[in-house]
Parts: sequence; C-alpha cells; structure tokens
Amino acid sequence: MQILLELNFRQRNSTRVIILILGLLAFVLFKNSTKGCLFLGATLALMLRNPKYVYAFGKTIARDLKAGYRFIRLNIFIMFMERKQRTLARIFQERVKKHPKKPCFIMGDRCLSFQWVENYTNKVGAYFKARGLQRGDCVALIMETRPEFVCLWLGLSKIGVVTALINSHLRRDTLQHSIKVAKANAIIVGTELSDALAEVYDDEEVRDLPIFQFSDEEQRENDQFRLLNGAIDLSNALRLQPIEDLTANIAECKPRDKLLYVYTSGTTGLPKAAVINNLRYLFMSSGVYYMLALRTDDVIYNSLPLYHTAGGIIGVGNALIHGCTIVMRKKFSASNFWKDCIKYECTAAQYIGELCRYLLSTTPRPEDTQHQLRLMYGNGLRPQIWSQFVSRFNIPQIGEVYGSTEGNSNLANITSQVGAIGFIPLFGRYFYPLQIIKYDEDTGEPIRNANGFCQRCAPGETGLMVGKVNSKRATTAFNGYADREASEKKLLHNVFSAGDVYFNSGDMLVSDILGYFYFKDRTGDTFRWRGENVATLEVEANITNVVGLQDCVAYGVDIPYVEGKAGMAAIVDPDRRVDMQHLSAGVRGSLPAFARPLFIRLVSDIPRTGTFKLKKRELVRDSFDIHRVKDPIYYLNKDGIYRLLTEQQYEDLLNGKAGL
Ligand SMILES: *[C@@H]1O[C@H](CO)[C@@H](O)[C@H](O)[C@H]1NC(C)=O
Ligand SMILES: *[C@@H]1O[C@H](CO)[C@@H](O)[C@H](O)[C@H]1NC(C)=O
Ligand SMILES: *[C@H]1O[C@H](CO)[C@@H](O)[C@H](O)[C@H]1NC(C)=O
Repeated sequence: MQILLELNFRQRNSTRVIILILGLLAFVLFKNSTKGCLFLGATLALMLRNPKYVYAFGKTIARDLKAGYRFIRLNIFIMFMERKQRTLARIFQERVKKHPKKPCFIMGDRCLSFQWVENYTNKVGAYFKARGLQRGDCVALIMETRPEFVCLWLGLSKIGVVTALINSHLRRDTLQHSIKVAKANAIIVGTELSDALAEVYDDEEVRDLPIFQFSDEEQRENDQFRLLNGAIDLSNALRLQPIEDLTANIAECKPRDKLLYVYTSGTTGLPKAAVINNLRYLFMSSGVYYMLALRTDDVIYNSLPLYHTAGGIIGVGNALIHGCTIVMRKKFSASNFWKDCIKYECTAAQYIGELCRYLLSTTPRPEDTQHQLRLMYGNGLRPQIWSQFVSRFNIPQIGEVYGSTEGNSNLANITSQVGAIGFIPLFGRYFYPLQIIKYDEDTGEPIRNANGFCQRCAPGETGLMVGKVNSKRATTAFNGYADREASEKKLLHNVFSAGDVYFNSGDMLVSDILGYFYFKDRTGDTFRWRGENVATLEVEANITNVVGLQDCVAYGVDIPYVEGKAGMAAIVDPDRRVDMQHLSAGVRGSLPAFARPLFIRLVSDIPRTGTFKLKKRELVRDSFDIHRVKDPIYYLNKDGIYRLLTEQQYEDLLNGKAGL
C-alpha cells in the first residue's frame, strides 16, 4: 500500500489522504469483513463527496486488492532492478544461468535455448565492438521476424548501442525518414528487405552508412542471392566471430541508457522514434507479466511484428526478463493460429483486435478448442466480438491492455470486464498518474477554466487521457522521441496546478463508476487501421501533392464489424476535376497500404474553425453514407483503383461482407 500511496502523494490535498488512511486503518481493524468494506466505502464516499461510491466500493474491493497486490509486486521489482543498476542484458544473463537449456525462442522447426541466445548475442556485441561502435551509437534494423531480430538488438545493447526497430513495411520516403531521425551510424538489413533499402540508397545520408546484410540458410541457397552493393555479409561474419565475454561492457551500461527506438506515428506527421530505455522496457514487459500473472513456464505465441511494442517489447521481454518461451511466426496466419498453439503447446498468446476478427471469420474447426491457452492478452478486442471470441475458442482469460509506446500511463483489465481496457482501483484514482480531462471536440485541445487549469471528467463523460510525468520515477517518466521538438508537442503544462507536466495521449477514454475505463476514440490527428497508426497529416500531404489541389482532409470512419477506422479523405474540388486513375496510382506509389484511404469524397468546400483548422467532425459523421451525402464518394477497389462507391458495395460494407 505504501508504494501505491507514494504515487503522487504530494499532489493531492492532505485531508483526503488523512481520511483515506483512517479508512484503511478501520478496514484493517475490522479484518476485511463486510463492516470494514462499508466503512472504507463510506470513507471513500466522504473523500469523493458522493454516496454512489459506497456501492461501487463493495463491488470492486476484491478486484482492487488483487490489482493492488500485483501492482505493488511490479513496483518492487522495478525499484529493485533500478537500485541494483540492472540493464536488460544483465537481467538476461542471470536468466541464462538459471536455465541455460530451456527454449527461449521457437520459430518453425528452430528451437533456440537461452544459452544459444546468450552465445549469439555475445558474438553480435563483440563483432560490432570490433567494428568501432560504442555506447550511445545507433543502428537501424530493417528485418522481418526471426529470432535473430531480437538477438541482434540484444547483442548491440550489450555494448550500449541503441537499435532503431524499423517497420518492415515502410518504403521510400518513410523508410528514409525513419533511418534519418534515428541518426543511425549503421544499418542492418535482412536480405528479404534489401530491395526496399536499395530504393532509398541514393539519399546521401543513407548511402554513407555502412550496411550489414543478414541472410538465413534458405536465402543463401537461393540462386538469386546477392549482396547489396558495398554491403558486408553479416551472417558469415558472425559465423566466424568467436564468442567473447562482454560482462565488462554490460557493466558500463546503466538502466536509464537508451535501449531501442520504436516508431509510432504519434498524433502528428511522419513516424517518430520513441525512446525506450532499459527501465521502460522492463516496466512495459513486466507490467504485463505481473498484472496478468503470467508464469515463468508459460509458452507464449507471438505472431505480431517484432518492431512494434506489443510483439517486440511486451512479448519478447517476457522471455528475456522472466524466462518464458516465445513462439514466433513470420506472419500471422488465421488458419495456422490454433494449429501452432497446439503444436508448440502454448499456454498464452498475444492478439491485436484485427487478429481476433480474422480468427472469428474462419470456419469452425475442431482445433478451435483443442489448444491449452489459458490467457490471451493484447489490445483492441472489440466489445462486440469479445464474448463470441471467448466462447468459440474457449479462452479462460482475456487480458486487454492499454498503453502507448511512448506514453507513460498504462491500464490493464485483469478481471475480464467485457469491453474494458482496464481499471484504476477506486482508492488509486487520485494517486495513479492517469487522468481524463475535458477537451474541445473541434480542436482536440483541453478546455481550461478561468484559472487556466484543466478539469477532470466525471464517470460517464468522455475525455482526453493524460498521464502525469514524473521524471524521477521510471514508470511515469516520459522519455520522449529521438527528436526533441516532437517530444515537447506531446506535453501539457500547468494542467492541475502550476508547474506540473502531463503527457497528452491523444486518446479519448471514458470511465464508469466502478473505475473501469473504456476506449472511445482518438483525437483527430491519427487513427488506427490494420493495427498501424495512420497520421492524417501525412495522408493529406500526399494526396494534396498528387492531385495538386488546395485542400484535403483525411480522417478515419467506422465500418460495422471492422475494428480500427478506415481512412477517408475529402478533397476540395468544386469542379470535379480530379483524375481518379492518376490519384489511384499516386496513392499507391507514396503511401504504405495501411495508410491509403479506403474512401475519397469530393467536396466543394470544407468549413474551418476559428483557428483555420479544417472542421472534420461533420465529415466524420457523414462518413461514406451515400444516401445522405450528395457529393461523389469513391471506394478503393481490390485492384487498387478508386471507383464510385456502388449501392452493392455500400450494402456489403454495412453488413460486414466487404471482405475487409
Ligand atoms: C555456448 O558457448 C560455450 C562456450 O563457448 C559452448 O561451450 C556452448 O556449447 C555454447 N552453447 C550453445 C548452446 O551454443
Ligand atoms: C507522403 O507520405 C510519406 C510517408 O508515407 C511522406 O514521407 C512524404 O513526405 C509524403 N509526401 C508529401 C508530398 O508530403
Ligand atoms: C476483463 O474483464 C472481464 C469481465 O469481468 C473478465 O471476464 C475478463 O477475464 C477480464 N480480463 C482479464 C484478462 O482478466
């Protein structure tokens, strides 16, 4: 309890705290009995001046005690690790000593032990040390899923080198941009992506970097195999590299040293490199481990990409830190999901919302329930399909987790409340660094009162989620992006009192009286589609560029039975001059598949707000409703061409038959 209270203790006025302590004392004296609960509930009600909380308290006390207990264990673990100056590489070494022979990563028919990973990463570290890389340098890693993906960055971290995990779907401009913002000193590329790298080779800043090309056995045996111009054959070099003991190098690294850059499109513009230091990695990964009560002997099925937080940090981290076994797969496959889970005897699996829907849309088969999963965890399981999913596949527990890569506050539903992304214990409401504040729907900006401060939302009111930044505590520090200016944009100052700093998540949440939180939406500048964040600014810039017109706004719209938001762009074109063939080709050439708008609407004008921002709200509400909207609406057909949305397609979209 002490640690929970330590969270922002000073921030609240002391009377509340005194009442709470009295209530807790009474609770302890009555030894957890009903009387004690009522007493504590009444105290809480007094604190919050609202009798409804007595009821809420009775309903949630068991949940909150469980969560409180797990939360305390998590915090103790993190504190302990920081005190002992443990980096990830160091913690992993200790893991290896405990069970060297245990499988760490499994993929296809490869099964790699902890000792194997330790040996391999020592080679990687030693090799790059000999090539002159030093603590604080950065390497961009462009590779598809394979165990070496993790081994490479873990090995680099042993000599203090930061790895930028580049999204393997990026091409051209965005790829170039991602390499540049990380200020990489070298590039490691998988042979499967060497063509993508070749496309950005003409850029001066990229061309000057040494390139290390990695290929697996299969690729080397292929007749087509060739090295990129000037690239070094990394797989061969590592084969010849002797294993070196890097303990001394590891000891030089500190828990707050940068470990990885993970890209997010944040809420504005191009992908940004969010800084993940060792402590943050520990916290994110252990957060899930402790809050969902994972176990060391869990075998976790991870078919998510390794360059995102979910797969690469939360998933992989449970092996590196806590000794679980991770089963990887190059690309998620709905038809092989349960087969794999059965084959590798998985006990837990990770999901994102899309994945659950793809699984649900397969034809029922006996494998559906022959697996031994006791837990699936992840983000984005929609309330509409939650119950159906759980009963068809017989999943005993769902752990829906909320948290952003760069954000500093996290929630987890550890009680399977359908639809909820998590909860904050009632007694933690004022201490947990996460708050929901009122905001202006048009601009997405927080509303400030006469004194210039923001206001908390009551249960049931949708608001903007913000997380308090406390740079002293690892768990709530905001480490920002590689680019300083981008970091500053995400921060709000003077939120509840002069001088405080909060991180603006850009997400809209609503809480209920029991303290559960539900995800509502994202503020206007990004939306999620196919598990990726799409930045509307980027889409707008590209379309404007392609059609050469004045204005364009991009936004996300809901499609029934589909999670995330489909992209839609409204182009100002009163004379209807846009050439759809040209636009189709332009969009294909400049935007990654997930960012291409599914719908295009030609409008005569777009209303603006007082600050000349384009008003999106009405456009979002109109969506692609061809019965209501008189403007022409085009639909991105399977062949990549925009054509007028037909009545049949419209019906299919509404009925979930559009094959999205
Ligand atoms: C790891 O390296 C050690 C010493 O170089 C060697 O004895 C051992 O067999 C290696 N283990 C594996 C799994 O490669
Ligand atoms: C198009 O989008 C890409 C990112 O996908 C971005 O790098 C590029 O700058 C955009 N083009 C224009 C003209 O803004
Ligand atoms: C989230 O809450 C629901 C409802 O209580 C519960 O059934 C589910 O198991 C919870 N998820 C987890 C991971 O506990």
